[in-house]
Amino acid sequence: MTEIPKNHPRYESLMTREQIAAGVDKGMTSRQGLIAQGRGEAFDYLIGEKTTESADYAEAVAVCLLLLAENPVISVNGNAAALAPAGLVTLARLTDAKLEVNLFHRTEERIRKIIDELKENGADVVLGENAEPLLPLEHERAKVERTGIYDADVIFVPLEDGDRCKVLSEMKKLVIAIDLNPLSRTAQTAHVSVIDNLKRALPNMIRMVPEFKSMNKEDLWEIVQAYDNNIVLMDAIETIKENLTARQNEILGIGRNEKDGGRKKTNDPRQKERMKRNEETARKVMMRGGDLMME
Ligand code: PTJ
Repeated sequence: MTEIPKNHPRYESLMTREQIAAGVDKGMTSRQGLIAQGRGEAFDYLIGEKTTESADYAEAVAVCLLLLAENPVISVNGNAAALAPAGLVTLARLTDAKLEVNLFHRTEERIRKIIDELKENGADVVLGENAEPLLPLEHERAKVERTGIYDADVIFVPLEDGDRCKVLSEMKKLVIAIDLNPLSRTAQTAHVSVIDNLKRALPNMIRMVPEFKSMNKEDLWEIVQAYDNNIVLMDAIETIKENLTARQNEILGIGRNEKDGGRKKTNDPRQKERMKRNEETARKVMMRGGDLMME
């Protein structure tokens, strides 16, 4: 493992990479999982690498659903097992959910290694070894356990691929997904889409459990029924747009040094030249913004 200094500006992100790489070395995470992590990282960057208000809301609704469920299951893949094994076990324990390993790039060896990892992190029972092809899918994710995912009424799927999410929804199961990409098929198909990093979402959800556990079922249903997933998806996309615009403005120098009444004055002719070009770009960007608003 590469030693990452704590004061590195990208410390968290680099450590997460190390965790995923360690997952591959242990034989739990697929090589493709490295690519999935990269995609997630890019979306996390665009979202601002923090839990947004709407993600926090989706996480609260996810907790309510897990507590209301009769047979909740947390589905674990190679990435989730590498990033947050202890968190997954804790959430399962607190919500009485079963843990089941379900893999896209399934090998029996990886299934066993992930089960061992979850057990090392305190899980008693982990399903996944006795899976049968019970879901109408052409790939390995079709293999689920009858007493686990197949019978579940609420399924929590961190870092899913869209296919199974759709099939589970069609089987009238309620699906909670964690996916940093609000445009993914998973995020678009799940009933509750948590657009957040698994590493932030899980501890946040765990913190919320006691509060929701102390409420009665009617109140929890009220929270769930008032929830609209489209708003959460829209908000995530809006956050990305806002972050991009803020970055664009920063590059253009718009809104900088507001206390001084705008941009810093300069006497450097080269700087002045650059600012002129920036103003031209700024004009174009504004026009493009106007066009987009008209669309
Ligand atoms: O372990 P396996 O064999 O089941 O394979 C697991 C992966 C993740 C490789 C497989 O399911 C896959 O290929 O997934 P996708 O289609 O790449 O989707 C993964 C999604 O998770 C992407 O939309 C990423 O943006 C998102 N993602 C990646 N890392 C994180 C994440 N979302 C939340 N937190 C993360 N840390």
